[in-house]
Amino acid sequence: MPEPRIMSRYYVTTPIYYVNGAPHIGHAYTSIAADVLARFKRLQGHDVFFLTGTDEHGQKVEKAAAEAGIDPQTFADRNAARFRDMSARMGISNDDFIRTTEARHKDGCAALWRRLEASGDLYLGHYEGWYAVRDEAFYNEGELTTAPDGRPLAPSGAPVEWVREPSYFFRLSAWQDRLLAFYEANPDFIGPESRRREVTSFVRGGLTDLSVSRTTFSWGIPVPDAPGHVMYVWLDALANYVTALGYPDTDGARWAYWPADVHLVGKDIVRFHAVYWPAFLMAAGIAPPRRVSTNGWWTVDGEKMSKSLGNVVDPLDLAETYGLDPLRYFLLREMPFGNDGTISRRALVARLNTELANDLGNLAQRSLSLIARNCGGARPARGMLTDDDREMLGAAAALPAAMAPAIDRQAFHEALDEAWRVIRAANAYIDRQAPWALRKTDTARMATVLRVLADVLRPVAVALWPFMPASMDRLLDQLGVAPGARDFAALAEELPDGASLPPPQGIFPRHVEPEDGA
Ligand code: ME8
Repeated sequence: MPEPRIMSRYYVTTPIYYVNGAPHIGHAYTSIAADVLARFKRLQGHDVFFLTGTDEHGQKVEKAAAEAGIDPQTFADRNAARFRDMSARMGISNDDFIRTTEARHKDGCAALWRRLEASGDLYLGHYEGWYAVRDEAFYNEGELTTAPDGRPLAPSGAPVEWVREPSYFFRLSAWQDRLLAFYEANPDFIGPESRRREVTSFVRGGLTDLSVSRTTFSWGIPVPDAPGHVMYVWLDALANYVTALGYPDTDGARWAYWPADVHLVGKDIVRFHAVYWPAFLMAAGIAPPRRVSTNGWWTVDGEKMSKSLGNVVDPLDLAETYGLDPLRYFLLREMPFGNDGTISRRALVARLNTELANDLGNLAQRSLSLIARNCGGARPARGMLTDDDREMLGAAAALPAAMAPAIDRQAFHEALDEAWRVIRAANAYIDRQAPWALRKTDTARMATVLRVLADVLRPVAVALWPFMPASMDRLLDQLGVAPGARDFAALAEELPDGASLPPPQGIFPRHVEPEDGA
């Protein structure tokens, strides 16, 4: 009997990306990680809602549009389309794509503002202090550093300017104790642990009230009944996670997905998600999200990617050259989720050729071509199983459960390690059992060994499907697994003996760089 389905709801989000420029590998990375999570949760039987989108207001976008000589809405339309296209080309299985210039978002945001006003958490004042347009963030004097030429810089390295303007404030200072109590009560709220410590010590250091409206430019959501004020872009942006669920309609069907199970974000924006966002929500009487999981930074030869350095890595270009699935695999295998790492074509090719083409591709190819040649292209029957067979089958069947805790911590590389433990064991098994030799001595035993291999490849392919959906679908086609039977619960059902299988085809061609190919 297949296990009963869990069907609990699961809500996962990516950051909504600024439309000031084109998508790059960093955006693709967080989206792919969220996609793996969403797909894995669907395989477990959860009812998943997966959201991504674009952050289109604020000074940074307004400035980029002005530099391009276009009005901000046309500029945002153009770049939002590129992010939507990036999602599609990266195989992202999002259920919705929210743009902050959509009416549903603007209306939801205005409702959130009114709610905060009604709870007494907003007041009108004057902001005077430092602002970094590149980060869309306010900084205290004590956080700044100095550039070699003496100019003040944000901790991120972004230039800051002195701003003085009338502004609404959010009483963030009043939330310090409740935030600390919340972190204490929810030890998994921020991942990884190093970021959690960073955030709690920032909050312990004391919070000042946050400026949440701007009056020196106009590209934003108007503050209700306050002419001249537009909402601070981070209040606007964070609200996307609830406006996409229909906020303020908390009786609607989508609202059932709240609170979010996990917001995946880069480490640069953890403060907004783990400090401001839960404070806004609690003030509005809404439960905070369950987890904010932060990824580290991809650099190019140790340097930050930037347009001015001309070293921006284009994910579409990498996918075209090496294949989308090898790229997705590489990004999640190479760098532990919270860590920083260097992106390198050489490292990508090495993983593609050894782990995908050799370890997994050859295992599948060897097993399936032996079945095609020696078993009439039909799934062989299992005969009597040896201890070796049983151990191999047991390790493969346990794979989804072995990967699950790592996936829940967003330790994607550890989940892949579990899969490769099984793949390496299967390669050792096939060498030890040598079905090619059994062909001459004991065809019944050969058939059993090949069936064990097919039954090992099946859970491996299903468990790796979230990472490499197209390639694993090809492998599952070759294993004769019906498209509707590719989730974890379906693995409990044995496949029928004798079913004819399509002719085997390689799934991961080795990549030879043109200059190495001579
Ligand atoms: O911050 N390495 O948008 P954004 C890894 N609009 N991840 C990277 C990366 C890199 N080099 N570069 C970018 C914003 N990212 C806001 C978010 S959410 C309510 C609003 C990823 O276009 C990482 O996830 O600057 C980072 O947080 C996100 O892209 C920032 O995208």
